[in-house]
Amino acid sequence: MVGSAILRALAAAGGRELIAPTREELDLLDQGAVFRFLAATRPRCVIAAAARVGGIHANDTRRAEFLYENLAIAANLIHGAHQAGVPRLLFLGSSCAYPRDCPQPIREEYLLTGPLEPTNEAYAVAKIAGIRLCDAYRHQHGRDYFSVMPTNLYGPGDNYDPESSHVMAALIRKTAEAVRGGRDEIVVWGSGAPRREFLHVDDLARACLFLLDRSPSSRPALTNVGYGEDITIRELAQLIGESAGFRGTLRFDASRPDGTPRKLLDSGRIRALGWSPLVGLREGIRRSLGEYLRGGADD
Ligand code: GFB
Repeated sequence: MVGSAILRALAAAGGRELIAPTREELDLLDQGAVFRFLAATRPRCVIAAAARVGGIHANDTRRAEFLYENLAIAANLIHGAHQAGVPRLLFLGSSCAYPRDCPQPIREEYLLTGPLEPTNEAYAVAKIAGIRLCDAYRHQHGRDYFSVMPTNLYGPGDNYDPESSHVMAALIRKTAEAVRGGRDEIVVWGSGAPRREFLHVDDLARACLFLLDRSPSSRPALTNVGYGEDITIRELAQLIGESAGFRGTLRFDASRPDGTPRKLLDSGRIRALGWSPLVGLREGIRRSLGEYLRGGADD
């Protein structure tokens, strides 16, 4: 989802040759293949957007996969880029890399100041390793390798699988299916009380290009990119319900985990540089519902 959004934004901006191998063309878990690919292509910049991702249930139950694959992808790409002499690299982190109970809104300097949320610790550890790898190559080798820390994302190319998706895609699917099937109840995991911040992936892509276009000295090593406001999961379910014309009730399934109580990013750093999101939450939900209903979301 993120890689495709960045590619769309880069293609729209023009003026750059883009190399975007598919999973079949380049397996990022294969260290030798990644090193050879980067040495052969020698890009001016690498954007490390690929990752093993999923919602709270996938993160919690497939810890080995999330930790191993994301560590390998980060290590292969970052070290491979350095070996091939690639001067610039953008690494995508995730707001779940911050400590579970850190002050809100979350500032970049809170990284590594406390314990992680257990349901996403494996993924978070791998993302922290990637961020610190970028710092290490910058420190030891003077590389312009930097990280972007997005909040919860949604948009075209999202995963709508009921068990492995994130909450936005899951609730869009459940609500759309309930309306279609004339059902009057949707099941929402957890208590509905956790707060989340949702950013449309096209706004994240714009933020990435915005940072890439800056001079290295005016670009932070780590930059939060969030929407600026959060809502409870209950409020999200209600907003999606309104948008889809769902008039039934929400049932909260307490056997499912809540995860982090809150993770609102302080995006003051990138806002001070001049970026802000363009897609409002209601508009983003409306678009995503439309994409799901048109069937463009079954990947
Ligand atoms: O988006 P989500 O799966 O992940 O869940 P996290 C957010 C909240 O929505 C949790 C609740 O409190 C879920 O219990 N929720 C309610 C649901 N109904 C549903 C549903 O049908 N499906 C899902 N998936 N959730 C992820 C991390 O955490 O955030 C990842 O696990 C990643 O590492 C991502 O960083 C951004 O926001 O809790």
